[in-house]
Amino acid sequence: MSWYQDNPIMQPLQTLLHQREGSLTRALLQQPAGFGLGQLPQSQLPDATTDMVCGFCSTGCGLKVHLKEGEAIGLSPTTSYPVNLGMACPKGWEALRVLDAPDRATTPLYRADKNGRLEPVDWDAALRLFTGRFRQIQEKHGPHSVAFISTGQMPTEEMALLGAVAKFGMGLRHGDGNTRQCMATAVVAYKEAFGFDAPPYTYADFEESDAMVFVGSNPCIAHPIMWERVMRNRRSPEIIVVDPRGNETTMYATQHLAIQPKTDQTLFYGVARLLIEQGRIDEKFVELSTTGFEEFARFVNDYSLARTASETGLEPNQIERFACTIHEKERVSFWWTMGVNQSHQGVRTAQSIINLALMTGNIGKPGTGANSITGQCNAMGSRLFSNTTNLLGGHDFKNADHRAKIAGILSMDESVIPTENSWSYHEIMEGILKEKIKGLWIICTNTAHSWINQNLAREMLSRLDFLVVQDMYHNTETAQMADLVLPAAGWGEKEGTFINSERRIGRIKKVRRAPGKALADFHIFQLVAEYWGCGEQFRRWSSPEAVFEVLKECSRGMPCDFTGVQNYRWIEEQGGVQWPCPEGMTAPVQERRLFEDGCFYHADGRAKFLFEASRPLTELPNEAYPFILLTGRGSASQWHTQTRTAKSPVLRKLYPERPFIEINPADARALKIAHNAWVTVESRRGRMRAMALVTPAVRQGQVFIAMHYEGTNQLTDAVFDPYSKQPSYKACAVNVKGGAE
Ligand SMILES: Nc1nc2c(c(=O)[nH]1)N[C@H]1C(S)=C(S)[C@@H](COP(=O)(O)OP(=O)(O)OC[C@H]3O[C@@H](n4cnc5c(=O)[nH]c(N)nc54)[C@H](O)[C@@H]3O)O[C@H]1N2
Ligand SMILES: Nc1nc2c(c(=O)[nH]1)N[C@H]1C(S)=C(S)[C@@H](COP(=O)(O)OP(=O)(O)OC[C@H]3O[C@@H](n4cnc5c(=O)[nH]c(N)nc54)[C@H](O)[C@@H]3O)O[C@H]1N2
Ligand code: SF4
Ligand SMILES: [Mo]
Repeated sequence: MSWYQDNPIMQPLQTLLHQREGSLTRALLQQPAGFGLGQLPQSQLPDATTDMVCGFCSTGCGLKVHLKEGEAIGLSPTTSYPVNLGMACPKGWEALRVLDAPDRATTPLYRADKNGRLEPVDWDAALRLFTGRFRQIQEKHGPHSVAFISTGQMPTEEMALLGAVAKFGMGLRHGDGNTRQCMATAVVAYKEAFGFDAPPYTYADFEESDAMVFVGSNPCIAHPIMWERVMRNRRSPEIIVVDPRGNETTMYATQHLAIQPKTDQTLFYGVARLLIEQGRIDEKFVELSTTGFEEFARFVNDYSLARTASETGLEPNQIERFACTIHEKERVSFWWTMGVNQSHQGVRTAQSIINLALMTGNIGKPGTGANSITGQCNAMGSRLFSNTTNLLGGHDFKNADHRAKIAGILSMDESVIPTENSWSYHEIMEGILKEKIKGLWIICTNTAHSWINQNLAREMLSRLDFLVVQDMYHNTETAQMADLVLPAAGWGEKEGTFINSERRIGRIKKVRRAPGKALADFHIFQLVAEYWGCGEQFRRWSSPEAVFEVLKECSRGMPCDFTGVQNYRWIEEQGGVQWPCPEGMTAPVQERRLFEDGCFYHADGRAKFLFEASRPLTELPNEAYPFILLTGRGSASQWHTQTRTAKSPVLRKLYPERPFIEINPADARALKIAHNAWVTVESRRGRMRAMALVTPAVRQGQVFIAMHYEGTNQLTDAVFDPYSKQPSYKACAVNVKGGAE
C-alpha cells in the first residue's frame, strides 16, 4: 500500500475512481509514456520530413522537421511557407534541442509537507491529489476559491479544453493567462475601436509600406523573421522607431524618436493635432467609416507642438518631420508591441495609434494598418479560445445569447457557463492575499519569474493552500514553489494548432516522444476531467482535431469565423490559413488583411476614435531612486524566463549569461561605474546585481535590464492599465550603486 492510500483525502476518491474508471481513463493511464505517446503518428513515413510551425514567437515560421524512423532528428526552415520564406531565427533552429534537457519533468512530483521536498508520485496519485485537494478547498472556501492561470504557448485546442474543463466542468470562475502580461491592452484597444479584437494586417504589409512606424517594438530581436520581411521591402521605406532607448531596430531607423518613457500617447495626440491643423486628413474615410472624429479633433487641441515637445523630450522639428512623413507617404503602417501595451495608460496609447491610422485612411489597404504585433506563438489563440476573458470564440460571458449559443454547440447545460467575467491575473494574485483564492493551477507560464513585483508575487504564491504547476521542466522558479508538479510534453511532442500575429492558423505535430511519464497538456486536461467526474461532458473533445471541429462551430458568425477550414491537412496544404475563413471559402488568398471594405465590427460598421488625457508616470524618479528602469527582450536567442532557451548550448553562446544593465556613460561616470563592473540595482521593492553595460543607447536618467534574468521583476512596480489590467513592466524608479553588496 503506498503512502497516499493512507491519506484521508484519498479514500472517498478511491471509491469514486473505481466507480468511474472508464476505458478512457484506463487507456490514458496505462500508456507507459502517456496516451498515444508510446507511438508516433502512423501517417508519417519513417524517414521523411514533415512541416509544422515554430513554438516560440508569434511570427509563426514554418519549420521542416527531418525524421528518422519516425522521430525528429533535425529541422530547417520551410522555404515555401508564406510567413518565413525559408528563414528562421536561432530559437527556431534550436527548437528540438531544448526538448532533450536533463531537467525535463518526467514524472508527477508531490510535496507532502510544506517544508519538505517534491517527491515522485504516479499519475493516479497525482490526479487524486489534484482533485482531492482542490475539492477540499472548494468545500471549505467556496467554489471560486480555486483559480487557474493559462498561457499563450499551448495549442488552441489545449487552452480551449483547459478553459472548458476548468470553468464548465470543475465550476471555477476565475482563470486568466500570461497573455494578460502581454496582449490584454491590444485586445481592449481593438475591441473598443473596431468592435472586435482583430489585428488587421498580413505580413506582406511589411514589404508594401512606404513608411513603417514601430512604437515600443524591437522586432530585430523579438520578431526577427518579421524584420526580415521589412528588409525585403523594395519601396525604400521610411523606418520610424519610437523608443526611449536605442536598440537593434533603431539602428535601422531613418527617424528615431527617443521619447521620455510613457509619453507616446502625448506624442500621437500632438501629431494628430498637427495633421488636423494642416488639413492632412482623409476626410472621406473619416466620414464614411468612423465616429467620434470631431470630439477627438477638439480634444487634441490641448496638445500643442510646444507641450508635446516638452513632455516627450523631442525637438519640435522631429515631431513636425514625423507628422509630415505620415502625410507624404502613400502607405503608412503603424506597428506596436510591449513599449505600448505594458503601461499605466496602454489602452489609450494603443488607441492614439489607431486614431492616426484612421484619420489618415491608413487601414484596409496594402502596406497600412494599426497593427499590434503579438508575442507568444499562440497568444492569438489564447485571445479567442482560452475561455478566460472571453467565452470561447470571442463571445461574452455576460451575454445570455452568447451563452445559449455556446451551450448549444457544446451540448452542455447553459447553467455551467459563468455569467460573470473572471478576475484578471492581478486580481487573482491579490485574491490570495484577501484569502479569497486558496488553490491555484498554473499551466505553461512561470509566474515566480515573470509576474511583476516578485517579492510580493512569491509571498502571494507561498500563501496558497495548494499550488499545482504544469510545466515541461521540474525546476522552474514556479515549479520549485509547487505542492504538485504535473510533467507536460512540449512543442514537438504533441498535436494542435497555433494562430500567429497575422491571424494565420498553423499546425504543430508530434515528432518526438515526451520523456518519461510526461503527458501532452491535452491528455492531462482529459485526465483531470475524468478524475474530477466531469469527463462525460467532454466526450466529444476526444482529440485535438475533434476539439478543432468544436472550436470551428464556436467561431461561426463571428469575425474570426473559420468554419471554412476543412481539417488539419487542409491547413497544411494552404500554407496556413488566416481568419476569417467562413464556410464556402474554398481557396483563400495566402495573404489577406481586414477592413478592405472600410467596414468595422461595431453595429454601425464604423471604427471609433477613443481618447483620454495623458497621465504622468506612476513612479517618478527622485533623489533616492533617480533612474527610470526600462525592461524588455535582451537578445534573439533568449526566450522569457529561459526555461527553454537556456538548455541549448548554441543559444547560450549567443547571449550574455550574467544579467547586465545598460547605463549612459555620463551616469556611469558620475557614479564611478566602469564598463563590465558589477553594480547593485535597487527599487523600493527589491534589488538585484547586474554587470554595467555602459552605452549611449540609453539616455541619461534611464537604465535598461532584460527580463530574462530572475532579478528583473524584483524591481518592477505592480501598476496596471485601468482598462486592460495589463502590468506596466517598463517604467519604475531605481537607483544604481557601484560594487555588488
Ligand atoms: N528573442 C525573443 N523574442 C521574443 C520574446 C523573447 O522573450 N525573446 N518574447 C515574445 C513576446 S511574448 C513578446 S510580448 C514580444 C515583445 O516584443 P517587443 O515589445 O518588441 O520587446 P520588448 O523588448 O519587451 O519591448 C520593446 C521596446 O519597448 C521599449 N520601451 C520601453 N518603454 C517604452 C515606452 O514608454 N515607449 C516606447 N515607445 N517604447 C518603450 C523598450 O526600450 C524596448 O526596446 O517578443 C516576442 N519575441
Ligand atoms: N520585467 C518584465 N517582465 C515581463 C515582461 C517584460 O517585458 N518585462 N514581459 C512579459 C511578457 S510580454 C510575457 S509574455 C511574460 C512571459 O512570461 P512566462 O509565460 O512566465 O515565460 P516563459 O518562460 O515563456 O514561461 C512559459 C513556461 O511554460 C513552460 N512550457 C513551455 N511549453 C510548454 C507546454 O507545452 N506545456 C506546458 N505545460 N508548459 C510549457 C516553460 O518551461 C516555462 O516554464 O513575461 C512578462 N514579464
Ligand atoms: S522568428 Fe519566431 S517563429 Fe520564427 S523561428 Fe524565430 S522564434 Fe520561431
Ligand atoms: Mo509577451
